[in-house]
Amino acid sequence: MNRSRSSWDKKAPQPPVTRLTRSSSSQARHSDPAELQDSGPSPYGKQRKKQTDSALAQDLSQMSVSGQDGVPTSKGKMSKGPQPTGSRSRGGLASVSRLVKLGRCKNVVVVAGAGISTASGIPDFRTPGTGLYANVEKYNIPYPEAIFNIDYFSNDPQPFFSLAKALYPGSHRPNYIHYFIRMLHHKGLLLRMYTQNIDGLEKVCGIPDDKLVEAHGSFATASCHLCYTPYPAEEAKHAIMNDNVPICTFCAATVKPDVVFFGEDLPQKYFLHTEDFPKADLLIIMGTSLQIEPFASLVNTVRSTVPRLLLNRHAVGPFEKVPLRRNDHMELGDLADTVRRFAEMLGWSNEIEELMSQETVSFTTSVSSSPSVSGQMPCQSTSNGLMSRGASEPQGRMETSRSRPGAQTAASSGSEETDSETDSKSTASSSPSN
Ligand code: CNA
Repeated sequence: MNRSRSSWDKKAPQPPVTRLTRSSSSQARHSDPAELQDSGPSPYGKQRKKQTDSALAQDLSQMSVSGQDGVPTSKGKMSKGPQPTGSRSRGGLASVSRLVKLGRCKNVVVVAGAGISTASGIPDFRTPGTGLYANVEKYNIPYPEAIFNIDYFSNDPQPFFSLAKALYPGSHRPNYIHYFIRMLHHKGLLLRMYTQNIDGLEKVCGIPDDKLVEAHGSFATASCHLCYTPYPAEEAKHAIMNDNVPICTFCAATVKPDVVFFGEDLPQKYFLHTEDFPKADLLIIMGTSLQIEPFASLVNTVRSTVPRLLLNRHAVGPFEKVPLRRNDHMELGDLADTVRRFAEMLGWSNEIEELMSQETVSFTTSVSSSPSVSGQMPCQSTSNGLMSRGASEPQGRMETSRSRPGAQTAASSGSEETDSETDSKSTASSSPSN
């Protein structure tokens, strides 16, 4: 993990991956999507591309247009725009299911957030009432973001360590949503999963390491928060679980799990996105508010012809802007329910159930009597205005987006078409109950 803040801030030669990121983003932003598709590492040639786009357009034009004057957004407002008509099966799920079944989605990228783990009993950040931001009093911190603020941690690590005790992997089990993603891999369709989560449930459910990017780090390793000297993760865990503070053997500063805090750099593996997103032929966005940069802007870096499917309780990010972009689809409601329906449409339900029942997850219970999680994760927030990069291209340090729609538009590195071009080839539906 490259989380040396000083190296990013001060050293002249940046790691090659950093330059690659900017170069790639720039290319995506300024290139014609067709050129990008043809010249990039995409498996499609020119001829194939024309056929694919044509067939895709035909498929999508036959789909029912969602439409709605009442899609709930992450801000709790109702967006104006196309209303979902007909049953939910005619919405985004059906459209995308059809493409998958037709074999048109073989490089699927999944972008996920805390919402995929709420069904495992781990609260997210922002859900009113249950999220960390609604339950910070117990940690005795001045503002919610402090718990994942590296400077605050430097002065007082206890709030984060209290939270960490509840979050250390071993206390929770993967749910149907995780296994659905694993099934994508099993079917040979998963190019990569990019998760913001630090609960480790993706690995527990069997998504292999080479298919997974834990963009906000994990508890699997630990190091000094000042000099970055590695520290044995198990020893750090043992200390934290016993209300002790792990101390760096080199500089005596506090050790922390390699969870990315607000203001820290993301792991180098994150920069695989410069290769993956141009290759993607389907982007599935699940359970995230898309509030954390640079992660949030990743969704704007797929080619403009690539279908994007949002599965969430609310419209978020570019899906808050209506009408939706061409080939954007969303299915709003409880994620576990939605994913089950998705699996049914794909004909994968039995296989997933079988996988779950057969799975002998080596569920480490070393975290005895884990505290109930009433808050969670690392990162950052918006309200204090800390490091909002806003209209930036995806870079390497974690921040919070201040203004979603604006940030999305400007941060869009997929193409100019990303947020401006809309037509009937987008679908949205929402569960009446949500
Ligand atoms: P967030 O900002 O809390 O957003 C979560 C999103 O998921 C919201 O839009 C919710 O409406 C939605 N959601 C939650 N539950 C459901 C559900 N059952 N059905 C449908 N939608 C649902 O969290 P993000 O992931 O966007 O924020 C990124 C932060 C949160 C990352 O840095 C994470 O490390 C951090 N986080 C991680 C975990 C975890 O590892 N499980 C938990 C909490 C926070």
